[in-house]
Amino acid sequence: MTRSLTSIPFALLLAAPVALPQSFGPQQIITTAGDHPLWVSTADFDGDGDQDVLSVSYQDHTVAWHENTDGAGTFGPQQIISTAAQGDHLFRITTADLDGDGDADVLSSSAQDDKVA
Ligand SMILES: [Ca+2]
Ligand SMILES: [Ca+2]
Ligand SMILES: [Ca+2]
Repeated sequence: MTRSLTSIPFALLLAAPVALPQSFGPQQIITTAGDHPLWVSTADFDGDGDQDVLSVSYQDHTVAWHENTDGAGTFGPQQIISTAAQGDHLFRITTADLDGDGDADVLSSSAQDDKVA
C-alpha cells in the first residue's frame, strides 16, 4: 500500500485527542458608548498587570479604552484616546510597545483620511 507523505499529518490529527470546547458564561457588556464599534483589542494600558479593552467606533471615529478595574473582567467607563480620524471610516486598531518604554501604544488605520496613526 502506498501512502503519500501529505496524508500522514492529517491521519495523526484525526487520531489526536480532541479538546472539549470551553464553556462560557453569559454575555458581559463592557460598553454601549461607541457608535458602531468595529474592532476591539486588549492590552494592559495602565500597567497594573491586567488586560484592559481597546475599541474603535466607526461612526464617531473614536478610539477608546476601558480599564479592567478589578482584574477579573469588570470594566470602567469609556476613556477616549482620540477622535482625530477624519470622517467616519476608522477601521482597525492594534497595540504594541512602539517606543520601547514598556507601555502599550495604539495604532489605528482610517480610510477616509488615508491615515495610519
Ligand atoms: Ca490594566
Ligand atoms: Ca486594573
Ligand atoms: Ca510604549
